[in-house]
Amino acid sequence: MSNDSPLVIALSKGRIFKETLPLLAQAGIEPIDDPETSRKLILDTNQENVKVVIIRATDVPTYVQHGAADVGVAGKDVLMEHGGDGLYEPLDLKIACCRLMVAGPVDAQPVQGRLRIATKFINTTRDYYARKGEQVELIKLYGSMELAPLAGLSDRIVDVVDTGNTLKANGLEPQEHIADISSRLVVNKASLKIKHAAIKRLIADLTAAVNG
Ligand code: PRT
Ligand code: MG
Repeated sequence: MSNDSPLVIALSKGRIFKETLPLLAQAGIEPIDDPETSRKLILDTNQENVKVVIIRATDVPTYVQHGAADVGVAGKDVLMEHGGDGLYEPLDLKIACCRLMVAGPVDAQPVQGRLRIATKFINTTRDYYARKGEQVELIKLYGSMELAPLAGLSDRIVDVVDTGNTLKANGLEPQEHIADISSRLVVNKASLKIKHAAIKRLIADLTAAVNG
């Protein structure tokens, strides 16, 4: 089965775009514009039938789930938090690797009562502590989690950590490992049927690029 509408790939700016680019290039797909310098949110590519949409990292699962993009690249942290509804996750791209951690002040005193945890990963954090049988207070933030303990907003944070330098610079240290994180290719389940040939080829080409 074929379809004339273009294949739409959802990516976020920054590290995911940068690290996906060489993989896409090996699949023969090269965006014409650079999202870091262009204001365009829909990028043409060297292939007439392939477009790239540039959106917030946390919005990638939403676009793909609703079929506004056929495929996308998102961190496992974002996918865990969003939930897998309507999404097929065929490939670990092994890029943008990091760890989802609980972190807190260096030499933190034991906390009386419920631990207050600031994070943008509310669902994942709730599940993590529920599995441990611990009652915690969750405080939803949208960024700069590292500030929360310093400012007295929370006792701990849950955030992704790469080098750990940001934690260290703010007097924090990693304490508990929740999950190893890398970016995944996600595919809309209906798109997979309607644009089967194009998506199957993309998955095969990206698999070869990851393993090469
Ligand atoms: O920035 P924005 O709010 O738009 O969205 P975002 O932060 O979700 O996007 P982006 O591009 O920053 O991250 C996209 C994905 O990259 C995340 O969903 C992760 O899967 C992955 N990733 C890999 C990371 C990191 N490494 C990482 N280090 N995402 C964020 N960070 C942060 C970290 O939390 C710290 O604040 O980068 C900072 C530096 O980390 P350290 O440990 O090296 O100091
Ligand atoms: Mg960021």
